[in-house]
Amino acid sequence: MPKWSSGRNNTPLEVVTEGRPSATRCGFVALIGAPNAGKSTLLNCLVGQKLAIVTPKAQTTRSRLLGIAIEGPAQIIFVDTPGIFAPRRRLDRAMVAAAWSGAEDADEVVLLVDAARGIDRHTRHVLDRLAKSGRRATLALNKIDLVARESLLGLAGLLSREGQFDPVFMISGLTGDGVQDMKGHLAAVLPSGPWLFPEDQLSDAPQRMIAAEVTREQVFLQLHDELPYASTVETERWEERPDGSVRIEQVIYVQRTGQRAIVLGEGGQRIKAIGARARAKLEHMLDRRVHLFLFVKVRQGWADDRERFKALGLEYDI
Ligand SMILES: Nc1nc2c(ncn2[C@@H]2O[C@H](COP(=O)(O)OP(=O)(O)OP(=O)(O)O)[C@@H](O)[C@H]2O)c(=O)[nH]1
Ligand SMILES: [Mg+2]
Repeated sequence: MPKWSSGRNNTPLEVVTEGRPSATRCGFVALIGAPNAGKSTLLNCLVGQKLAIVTPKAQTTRSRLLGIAIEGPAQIIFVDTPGIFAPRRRLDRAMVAAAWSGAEDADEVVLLVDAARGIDRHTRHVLDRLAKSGRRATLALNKIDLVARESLLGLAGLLSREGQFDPVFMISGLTGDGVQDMKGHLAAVLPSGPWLFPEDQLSDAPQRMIAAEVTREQVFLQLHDELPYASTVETERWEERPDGSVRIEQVIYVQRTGQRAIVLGEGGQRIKAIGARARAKLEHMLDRRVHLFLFVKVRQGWADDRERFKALGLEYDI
């Protein structure tokens, strides 16, 4: 195990291995791409723990989430971002703005392209904007487990002609194939500097927010059509119990009374199923008993409501 010594004043923290100091590295790496490209799956794979929610539906992620990984002397702060698409609602605009500002603030940008889907209109839009900004990015052709090698090479060729990608990795965030190679590369190119987070910290997100995301994941998985997009989840109370368990109260906001009825389901069956899955996941995550109480409230136009944006960690004035 390396020993850690902190330098004086502004000297970076140094890792001392066998008496020879080597400077630490630290930086932000933004994962950007079209909705559903696999950014959140990759973040979880890179960190080695499930932090970000993942569903087969597009536009699952709504705000930036940090996932922190250590690779040798480097602390890599990965930034999961919402998918980039043509926004319409204020909420959508805020999601896309969060994605771009995640990229602008980062030391390195990784563009994920779903290799099975190729260059769709969303990826086209991201490519054009990246080209305009003149920003170099690492390209990750993702979901290679779904694609034949020849078509991968064709796609890599097409994208390389866009000019600003160096290097190109072929990965699967689901199976982990190629991910370690890419992580090693990113660790090596980050700037020298002290680590920004304690060694054992995996994310910047408060537990209450991750807990709300766990329930939102079930809303996305168990409800369909417009409902996942018409819903948001907030943790209202978090109470540690003397017996070591935790009581969590959450509100699922929907936009119309009819939607509330669907979330509840006949005889409350749907909300019960959402609560049961979310509770099981939370118990696994927190490693203790969880008492989860879900309430469904109608708040017309919550997707234009400053308070709801604050809870999501998004800017309202966009
Ligand atoms: N086969 C395969 N599926 C993947 C891979 N990575 C992600 N997926 C699947 O793709 C779907 C979308 O994954 P997410 O990680 O939620 O994608 P995202 O880019 O974060 O999506 P948004 O948050 O909506 O922008 C899920 O069903 C994942 O299981 C991969 O490498 N291989
Ligand atoms: Mg996501």
